[in-house]
Amino acid sequence: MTIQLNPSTNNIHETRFTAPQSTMSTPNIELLTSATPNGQKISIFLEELGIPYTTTAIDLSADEQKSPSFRKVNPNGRIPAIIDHTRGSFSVFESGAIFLYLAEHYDKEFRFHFADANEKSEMLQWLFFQNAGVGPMQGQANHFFRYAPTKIQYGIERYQNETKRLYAILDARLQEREYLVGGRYSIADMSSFTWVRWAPWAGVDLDTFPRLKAWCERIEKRQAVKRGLLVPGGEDQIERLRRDPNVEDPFQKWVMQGQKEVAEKHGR
Ligand SMILES: N[C@@H](CCC(=O)N[C@@H](CS)C(=O)NCC(=O)O)C(=O)O
Repeated sequence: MTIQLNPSTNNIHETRFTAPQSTMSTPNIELLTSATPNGQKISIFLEELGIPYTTTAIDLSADEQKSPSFRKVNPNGRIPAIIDHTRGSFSVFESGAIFLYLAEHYDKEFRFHFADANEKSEMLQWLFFQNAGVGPMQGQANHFFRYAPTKIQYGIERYQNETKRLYAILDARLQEREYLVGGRYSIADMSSFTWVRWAPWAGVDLDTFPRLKAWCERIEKRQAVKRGLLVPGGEDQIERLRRDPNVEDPFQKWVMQGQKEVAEKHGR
């Protein structure tokens, strides 16, 4: 599929307009995404904001994220990305940057972020913690546990243990609070939630982190979260995994293909 960047041609999912904010023109956000933890973070936030958005599904197994048209939006060739057609089709990539952009422009009432300087700093600390820690480490745990063609025990343990170390930090943070920052649910929680939810994919048992597990279940009950997890294809992969631990892997092909391409281009 060639990715069209014109929202009127490629919208496979549209949310209802539930919570307009009075001082702005109607938002028109295009989310380019797939059903992975990084993609789901942003669909969850858009659902929580209740602003209208459209979704362009990016087929990772067909390498659509590497197409020239997609790379115009994200030169890094990865989902998620957004195009804000309300603001001159301004585009944003990197999930952390997308959170902050959407918060600045579409959460002026600070429902999911913070005005107070200290709370804002704490929120940024946990956002960076996810983007620089949980995501990359758990991503590598997924790779060595699930995809590496040769089973390298050292790699599996290195990244699973690092993921567990990071989970222990989240678990300790949740010892005396229900949410990571400021006593309320925010983008800091959304950011780590989708990754923690995918723990079994990396072979990490959430039962050993009871507060983190309870936090995850608390967030999972939210209606906006339930809707966000179904974007873009209407199916929640983790529900499939919960029903059948031997579920067919929808990501195998793109992970291995991507690996081969990077090796061809950048390997010796
Ligand atoms: N740091 C990036 C990571 C994005 C990322 O790794 N996305 C994955 C899916 S979760 C992807 O698009 N992978 C496709 C590929 O590697 O070709 C972010 O937070 O947005």
